[in-house]
Amino acid sequence: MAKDIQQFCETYEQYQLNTLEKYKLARLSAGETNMYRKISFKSLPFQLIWLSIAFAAWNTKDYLKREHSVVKPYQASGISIPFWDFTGSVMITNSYIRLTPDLQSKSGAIWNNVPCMVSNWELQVHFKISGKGKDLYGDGMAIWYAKQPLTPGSVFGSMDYFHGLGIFLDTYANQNGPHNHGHPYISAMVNNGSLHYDHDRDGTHTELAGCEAKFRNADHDTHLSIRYEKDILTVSTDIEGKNAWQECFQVKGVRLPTGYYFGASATTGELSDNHDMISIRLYELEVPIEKEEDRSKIDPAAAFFAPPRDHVEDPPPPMSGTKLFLIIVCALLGLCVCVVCGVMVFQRSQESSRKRLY
Ligand SMILES: [Ca+2]
Repeated sequence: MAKDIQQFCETYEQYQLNTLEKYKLARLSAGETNMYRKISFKSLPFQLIWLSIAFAAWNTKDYLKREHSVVKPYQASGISIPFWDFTGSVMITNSYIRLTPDLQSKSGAIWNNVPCMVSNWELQVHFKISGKGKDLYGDGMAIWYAKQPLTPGSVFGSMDYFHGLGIFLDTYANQNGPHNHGHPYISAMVNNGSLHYDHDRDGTHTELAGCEAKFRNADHDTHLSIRYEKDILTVSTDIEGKNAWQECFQVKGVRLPTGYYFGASATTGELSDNHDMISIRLYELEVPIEKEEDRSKIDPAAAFFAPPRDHVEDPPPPMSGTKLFLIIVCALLGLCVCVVCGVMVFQRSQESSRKRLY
């Protein structure tokens, strides 16, 4: 009985979350970009009113695509997640899908195994990046809409020279020299298989656009929205605990084919972090069709890339602790030798002056 009640509560909580997501999306579709307020579930009359509004939005615009989404509870049977495959260091718990733990040299990814045939969509990602590192942590996470799923590689745990779209949540500044943005940093890259993601420059030479976003080690939930509508890519964040989307960037003229796969990957190197995925929801957007187009054959392309930034040579790396220690030891030894020599010379000069006196 208690289990039934608990199950009912969990289902109801999930239902509330779903309807809240729908409410957010409905407001977003209505052109509101800065937007929904979280509604208290504690007040029953208010809740009933709100639920009736949410029902209206939900019934008329039920766009959530289950086959491209992953929400709690994750495991329907055994250790598999319906519609999703995973690789590398992925660990699934009741609360999150951990792509990498806060340990060095880990890499993990989850990939949707159903190709996306929807032309206009919004992907809402609930994620958490956290770790014990205060100043040094890395490397970050990527959200993918790509042709080749489950292919490990050097770009945040997934393959370089990819086909499709990559949204990078870069937590570690590889480029130590003065450059045009701080970290953590969110950026987008569209690739037709010909471009290399240059980690040494944090991908700044191939990015469409980007923004700084302090999403790491947040006390509250952190969300990312990737909206692709009429060849316009809009990336927004909800990372300040305000339950409101804030636009990170918008790029026009982005061409993406249908039939690619959604995925998320993360990697750690010498530095590490927990990279957790809590949910991924894909919504189909209802967009009036202006012209019929077979989008399955088009190549990924972008009309606009961020202007190339100056190549700034990195400053020499800061001296390591061991090197500094050896230099101090050598300096002390040198000083000792000088003092001993000085004392010997002084004693000899004293002795010779004494001999001269006698
Ligand atoms: Ca980086």
